[in-house]
Amino acid sequence: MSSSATISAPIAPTALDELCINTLRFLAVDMVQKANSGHPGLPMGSASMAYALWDRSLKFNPRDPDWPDRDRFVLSAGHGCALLYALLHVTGFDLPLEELKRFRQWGSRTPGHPEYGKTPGVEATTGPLGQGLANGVGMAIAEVALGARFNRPGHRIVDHYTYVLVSDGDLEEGISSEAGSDAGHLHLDKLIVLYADNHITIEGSTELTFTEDRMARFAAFGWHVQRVEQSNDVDAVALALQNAREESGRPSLIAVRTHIGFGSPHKQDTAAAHGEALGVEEVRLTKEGMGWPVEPSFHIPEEALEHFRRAVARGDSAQTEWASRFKAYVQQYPGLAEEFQRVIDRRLPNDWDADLPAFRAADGPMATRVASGKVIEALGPRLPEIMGGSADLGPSTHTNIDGAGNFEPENWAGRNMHFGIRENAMGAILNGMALHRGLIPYGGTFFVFTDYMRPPMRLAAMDALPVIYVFTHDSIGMGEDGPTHQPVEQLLGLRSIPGMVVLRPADANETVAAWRVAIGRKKGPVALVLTRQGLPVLDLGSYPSIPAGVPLGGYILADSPEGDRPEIILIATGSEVHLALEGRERLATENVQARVVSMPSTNLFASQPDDYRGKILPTGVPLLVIEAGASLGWKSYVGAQIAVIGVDTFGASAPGSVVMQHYGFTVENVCKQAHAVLDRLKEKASCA
Ligand SMILES: Cc1ncc(C[n+]2csc(CCOP(=O)(O)OP(=O)(O)O)c2C)c(N)n1
Repeated sequence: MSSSATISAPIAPTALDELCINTLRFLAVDMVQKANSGHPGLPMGSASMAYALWDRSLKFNPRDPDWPDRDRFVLSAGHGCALLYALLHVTGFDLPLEELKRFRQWGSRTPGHPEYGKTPGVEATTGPLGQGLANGVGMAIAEVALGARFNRPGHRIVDHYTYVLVSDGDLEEGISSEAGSDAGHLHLDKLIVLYADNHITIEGSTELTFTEDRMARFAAFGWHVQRVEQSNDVDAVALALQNAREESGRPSLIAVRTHIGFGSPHKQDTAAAHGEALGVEEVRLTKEGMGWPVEPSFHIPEEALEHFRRAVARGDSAQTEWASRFKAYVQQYPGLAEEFQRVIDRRLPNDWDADLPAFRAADGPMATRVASGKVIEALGPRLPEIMGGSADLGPSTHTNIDGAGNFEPENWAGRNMHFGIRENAMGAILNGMALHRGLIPYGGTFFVFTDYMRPPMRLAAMDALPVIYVFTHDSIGMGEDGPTHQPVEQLLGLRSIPGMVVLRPADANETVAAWRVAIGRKKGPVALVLTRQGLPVLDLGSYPSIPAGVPLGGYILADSPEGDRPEIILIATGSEVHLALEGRERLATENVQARVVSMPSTNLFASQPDDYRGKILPTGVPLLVIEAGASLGWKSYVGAQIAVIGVDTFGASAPGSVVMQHYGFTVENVCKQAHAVLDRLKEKASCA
């Protein structure tokens, strides 16, 4: 097959295919109409190609959505999730019709965009366009990496495809070029992307803004590209999918000419079909025009359901077949089989930390990035599942695992990844690797360039993915490269992502402890923020509180002679901890007794019980914070005289007024909080 083929055999779908496809279309239409919110256009236009994939080739088991060797399906165009929910329901996942009727409502399993962990069968949270495509690249990387580690001649226990459905928006986003380029370079031939080429985005025709030859672009990235002219031609889509699976050495893009809002007499092929309910009258006309009963809504013809539900038996037999292969594998390679199960469960091996270094003051000065590099070297042989690299800054970020080889087409067993200068895709690829399971992915760059990878970091936190970031050159202290390279607001920015643990260790020994936290965290990402410049090493003999203190986020590194009644507390993070220690000594000579609290992670400290935090920062003791970064955020430590009604978790899918109410944005709560503050102050005054 040439690199670009057009498949346009005019084959009409069978009546049953059509019935099934219309079932998906109208479930999506009814979901959006009932919620009076959502995106009907993409599901209506893409139902047939999704059906071709799910009915003819996707390997999945609705009764065991986590089966490790299932094919992965990512709906990168997350706004079209009504289609995904319809597919999950009809094929027999644990997603009752009731949930489809509660689309976008409070507490439903059918949120406004797919959310990983909320709906069985949803493989990734998507919505920010382009991320899902790069997640797919990460999943395909994980598949070949685990295959290289675990498959043996005659025993292919890791053998599945990754499918992604993208829209124009996904391909317009820059991340699609970063990820597409990387996937082509890596020859990820088990990655197959279906492109809903419907010529429409929110502002109108793609003629307004998106006129390059997408096929040529992906061909230039080294992809196998095909075009299907008729989206409703299920056989043509199925044939293209088959070609894509047979293609070796290249990922595949299949551009399918779809029609947004297909079947809607007034909205098909217009932006009006994109992001709002069709309207009662238009729904009626669409259903009538396509020979579909107007009532009842959420109609699922029996024959269609029966056909879709064959997925359960199909999935069961595919998984049973895999299980018997796995059984043979267990017999032949019991150790490897146990390892496979261990990494899929993300259990750590015994003694994973046996070689972690303990640094001595005599080893200093040492940059924390250098200490981190030594930790990675020590972890490499003991944790074969750690795999990662850097966005072309490896020599600076110290992210290489010595002797572990490069991950490249000639060596998919290599564990050192070269992401290229593609931070956004790096973040999303790490997410895809974590979503796949079986690996502990990490990635590094200069701290300031987290601005380029914030979207996937936010999603890593939202999905509670165990991804580790190694960010170096952590402050103005990095020096010569100047303000473009000197992070200032990045600490605050990352700390404010709910669920993100940011750790800025003060020295080499805190860095070891920080890595322990990162490896031990099974749910949620960890950002290690490290210095370029050398720092004194805090000897564990003089500072024995480090190993137990770092996981608590903040701890007493050096106390005042009076112990629990210091006159002032110096809170510092990272390189500034040394300044605080010096300050404490100087203050002592001036008869001021100070405590130094090292606070490598405000996030972890905030999650400690009140009594612990109260012991470290007793109420009423003045605080001086020393940190080379934006000061905003530290104000939350001022104590009882302040209250904040804010949003310190992620939001939720439901009508806006309902969400606001649940999050405490009500007059009642405002008054309650105001009284609480006043009462606290009154109490204080009366005690004085
Ligand atoms: C990063 C990002 N920017 C903007 C949006 C808002 N948005 C949602 S869909 C969309 C584009 C719609 O066009 P297309 O991707 O072709 O989807 P279709 O109209 O076919 O449903 C935009 C801009 C988003 N979801 N993510």
